[in-house]
Amino acid sequence: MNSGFRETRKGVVMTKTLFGKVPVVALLVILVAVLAMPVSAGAGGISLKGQAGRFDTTTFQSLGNSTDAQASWTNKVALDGNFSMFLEKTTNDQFAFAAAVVDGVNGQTVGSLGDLAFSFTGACNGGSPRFNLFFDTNADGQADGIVFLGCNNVTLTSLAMGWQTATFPNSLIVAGGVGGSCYDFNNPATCSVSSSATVTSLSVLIDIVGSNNIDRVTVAGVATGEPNGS
Ligand SMILES: [Ca+2]
Ligand SMILES: [Ca+2]
Repeated sequence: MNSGFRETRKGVVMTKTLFGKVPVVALLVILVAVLAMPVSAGAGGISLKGQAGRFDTTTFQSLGNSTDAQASWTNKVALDGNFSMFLEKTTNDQFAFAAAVVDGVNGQTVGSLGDLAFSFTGACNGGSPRFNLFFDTNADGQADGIVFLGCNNVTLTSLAMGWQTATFPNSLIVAGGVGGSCYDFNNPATCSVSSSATVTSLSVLIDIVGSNNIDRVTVAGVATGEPNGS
């Protein structure tokens, strides 16, 4: 890590106040984590890929899957179809996370994402689960900032069997989410997202101990939540 990145992380620490129940360091680590995740755009449509693990507390390098967290398809619980993505974090290690990464959206503009939504079982723990949306503002393909879109930021819609849906209107997303949940990596005091920024990574993740099943992840009216991308 270069010194510039350290300054960025410090800046985020100083300004991070929204996710009261979410360890600040965990957010930072996920930020680093998802930045490091190679996610290729799908040939068409969107799909989910499970990614979980923890990160070295000194180097922030990914240690991959571990006993601290898991993200995997399960056919035991589903809102649509036969599967959902099971996200689980089993220890208080604040460096552990579990994510359902949305494949097929990288390179699209934030405006073209339309409304974003995900459905989940279990508790909404502060900002977990949430969307982490990384965006690029200068067309170099590298993220320049992040928007956190937490289950606690919107009014949840209750569905059958304990499922709830969190929906984020595009107008809220391009405005940087609910106050204080958007950061520019070079200037954490500002929010630089806009409808013309492009997506470098989008995921639904948890970083609070417990588990949630995720299904019906929706981008611009298209939902996914099955292993084949349907
Ligand atoms: Ca960039
Ligand atoms: Ca499903």
